[in-house]
Amino acid sequence: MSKHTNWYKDAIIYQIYPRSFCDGNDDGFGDIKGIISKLDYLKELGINCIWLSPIFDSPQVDNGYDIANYKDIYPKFGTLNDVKELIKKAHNLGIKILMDLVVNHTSDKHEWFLKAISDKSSPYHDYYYFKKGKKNNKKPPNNWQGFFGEGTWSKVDENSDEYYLHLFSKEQPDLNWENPKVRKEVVDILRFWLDLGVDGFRCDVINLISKKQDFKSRFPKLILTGSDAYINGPRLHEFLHQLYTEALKDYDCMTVGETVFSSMEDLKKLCDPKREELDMAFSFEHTDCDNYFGVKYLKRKFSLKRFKKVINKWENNIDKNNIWYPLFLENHDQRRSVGRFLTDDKKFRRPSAMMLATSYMMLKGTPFIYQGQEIGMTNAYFENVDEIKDVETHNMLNLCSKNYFVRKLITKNILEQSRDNARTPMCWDDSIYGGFSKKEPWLRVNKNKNRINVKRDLESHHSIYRYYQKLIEIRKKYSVIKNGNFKLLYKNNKNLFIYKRNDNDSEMLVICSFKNNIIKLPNKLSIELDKYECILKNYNNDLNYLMPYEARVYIKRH
Ligand code: TEU
Repeated sequence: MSKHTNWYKDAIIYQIYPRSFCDGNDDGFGDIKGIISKLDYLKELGINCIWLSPIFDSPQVDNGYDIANYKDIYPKFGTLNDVKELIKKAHNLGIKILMDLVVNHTSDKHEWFLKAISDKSSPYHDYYYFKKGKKNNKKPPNNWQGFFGEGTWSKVDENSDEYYLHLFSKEQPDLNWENPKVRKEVVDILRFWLDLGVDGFRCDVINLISKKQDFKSRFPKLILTGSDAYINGPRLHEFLHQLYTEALKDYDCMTVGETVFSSMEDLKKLCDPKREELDMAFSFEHTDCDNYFGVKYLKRKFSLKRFKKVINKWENNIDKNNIWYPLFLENHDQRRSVGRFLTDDKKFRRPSAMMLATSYMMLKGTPFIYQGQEIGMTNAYFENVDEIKDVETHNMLNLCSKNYFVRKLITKNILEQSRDNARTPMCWDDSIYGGFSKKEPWLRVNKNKNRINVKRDLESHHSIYRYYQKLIEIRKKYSVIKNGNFKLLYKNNKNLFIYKRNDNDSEMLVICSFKNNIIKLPNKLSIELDKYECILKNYNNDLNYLMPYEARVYIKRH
């Protein structure tokens, strides 16, 4: 029998990117002590769960998404005892803790990989994918492309007679999940952390763990050649079900998968409660509304109509298929939301941030808030590639470095899209490093830290944090948000996102303007408005026109 109580449906999850959240010992690098010192801040916001991006021991090539020891902590973050303290203190405040489970790959400094490369007859050799190259071992085994713009096969050194597979950087070798021992190791890691008291996992690129075993070259594509062999592979469901039955079901925990390039059909299966695999999984269909083919560098004008269509599809899917899904606009891989999705991070930054919050936090699903989003932090506006640390950005640049003109042409785009935009240190106040640390941080602080920081936001009459607080209170108060159905209104309107939520108890009406100008409310809706009570708005306005980026939430009891 599963011990799951499905608490995740009532969770409001705050994502912490630990190296940039709060530095407790002033070495310029965020840590667990820093997180502990901010628990009251998070409690007051109203969240009841934290997702920690990886804090495990790691050479930090991909900021911890390259793990060298799953059962120990990267020393700059602290110790295992600090984590125990964090779990205890968070639990005392009613806050649950999710770890980031990165098991598609390890670091190349993981003991398993080190043993695998030092001795071919070691059992660890079969923990990874080693293959002979083509053309006398001079060419990789196949033409698969990876996520960071480079090939997926590397040799440990010039003289190696085999290549190993890595879908991300060459320091992140992929684990061979076909090997039952690897799966046992993962079960063991899950149980280790669950026994320590964590409440669940965000599962990194979990839909890549099963690969088609022919390892043949595929027809070349613009991006991710070979991905049909490694995205949602043949044994994915079986592997996930094994984790569920051998570990997850014994604890009242939850999982949220990061499932890249997955369709609704894929997630329907992965998150079907009857199948006992994942509880929910991220889709990126809405955040990909401003690019082509899910590739952020291939920019496309954002269309609200397209965005609404995606949300409409997913919200209706929840009801139809009895699944559940995460709601989000930001994470550590995405650009900041304010300034994106047609909004403005300058003159109308505050209403934009509040409107965006309203647009997704009143939907059915589990909302995620990424650190800094609750005070409307903006992109970093990098001017120079040297300011950027992210391995993905540098790999992309290297890929283009051969041609001077190409490099010049795309550098601006790459700076704008760099994941470091959302990874700058959290700004707590206007002191030299934004109150994040007393020492120069690992990544530069946002230049607008004097204007955009927690202290200043809390002092403002138009606090974004307080607005989030209210949205969270509303979520807790009105059952219609969790249980009600979803109805999109005015689906062809290119400026307004308006929807209704309905259950036996009440009807909620949400109005969001994505327009940077004053616009009129649709006539029919204006007439209807007196039947409702307005419970939240980001302007002091209740007229028939909407201010730039205005948002309102109304309720009507049946
Ligand atoms: O991200 C998976 C992923 O697909 C991203 O790398 C994506 O392609 C990229 O961010 C788009 O800009 C997860 C983690 O969230 C990410 O931080 C890791 O780098 C990656 O897996 C490897 O573990």
